[in-house]
Amino acid sequence: MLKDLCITSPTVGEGNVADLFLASPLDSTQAPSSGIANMEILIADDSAVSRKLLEVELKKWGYRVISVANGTEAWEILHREDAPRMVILDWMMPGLSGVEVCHLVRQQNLPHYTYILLLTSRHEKEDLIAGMEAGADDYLIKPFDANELKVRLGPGRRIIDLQAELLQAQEALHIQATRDGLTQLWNRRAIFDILLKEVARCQREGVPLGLVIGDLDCFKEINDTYGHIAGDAVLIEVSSRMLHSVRPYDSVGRYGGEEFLLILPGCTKEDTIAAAERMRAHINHAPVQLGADSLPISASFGATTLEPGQKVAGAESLIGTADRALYLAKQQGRDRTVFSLHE
Ligand code: GH3
Ligand code: MG
Ligand code: MG
Repeated sequence: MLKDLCITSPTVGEGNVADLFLASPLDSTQAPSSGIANMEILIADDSAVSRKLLEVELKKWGYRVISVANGTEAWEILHREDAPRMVILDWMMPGLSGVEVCHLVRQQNLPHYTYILLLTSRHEKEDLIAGMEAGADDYLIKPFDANELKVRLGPGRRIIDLQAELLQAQEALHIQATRDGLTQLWNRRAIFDILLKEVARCQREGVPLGLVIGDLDCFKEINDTYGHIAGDAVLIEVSSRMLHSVRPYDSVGRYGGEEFLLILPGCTKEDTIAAAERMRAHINHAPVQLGADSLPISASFGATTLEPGQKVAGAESLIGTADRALYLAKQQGRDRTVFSLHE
């Protein structure tokens, strides 16, 4: 398909300044607008003179510029994570043509938007249509007016800025929807979703899965003695201790008020008990300091595992088993881990 798009005829003349600029270049003494300074533009053009001229103008307007001499190099740069978000592509180039690069950028569905301006001496209406259909955002025919190029880059910058804001807002919403507001651990819904996924994944891959419920001991007393704000501070500190006691691929979430869920992919009974004990030690190794007060703190843990091939009637039943183990841990005097076999 890409091959069909290849344009093999020789193209834009090398080195003819008049090919590039229509009018004498411009008033470019104006200070660049504040957004431009951080905007990087990639130029891909096989004519060294075109590249140079574009580079000089773009830099004058305040852009940071990267330039390459062909479409293949442009594509290499464009699909990197930190790629420039704006690109000026010559149509005819050795290797990938500008239009082929447009196709690739749009097909790959990159996580960020790339604003593409095609710059070419092809001036037929069909060319413009083909270029825009390939995914270009804008199109400028050589020789072009530098001032026109300057203003046409404006909408590109606005699109890039808007998309960045949108991504930020999306990210903020995602955090809000999945994190517990007080402790920043996964919230109840998110940790439950993770459990569902891990149950399915571990069963598919034939590996065990450890599940632990932790509950702070006599936490009501802390609230009653020091107040709710102090209780919140303890919850934050304990959550941080929990997070620091697990492996990167384990998940910790706040399941209820002072109850936490720990999901341990790949953990056998022994691993799961060891992880719960490590967490318990992390929590009670030192009192939580609240101003002048030193608050000793401990937690009890109920643990269970889902063994490879073992049938499970929903994630709730696994939580039920861990919860019963937790109940026994409380009954047996708190500050301990009890394991219950899931049946
Ligand atoms: P046990 O050892 O049996 O678990 O006793 P406990 O006192 O920890 O358990 P209980 O269920 O009696 O009390 C839990 C307390 O946790 C009561 C509730 O007010 C408090 N709590 C729940 N969520 C929060 C919160 O977000 N902030 C604060 N400060 N307290 C909370
Ligand atoms: Mg408790
Ligand atoms: Mg509780």
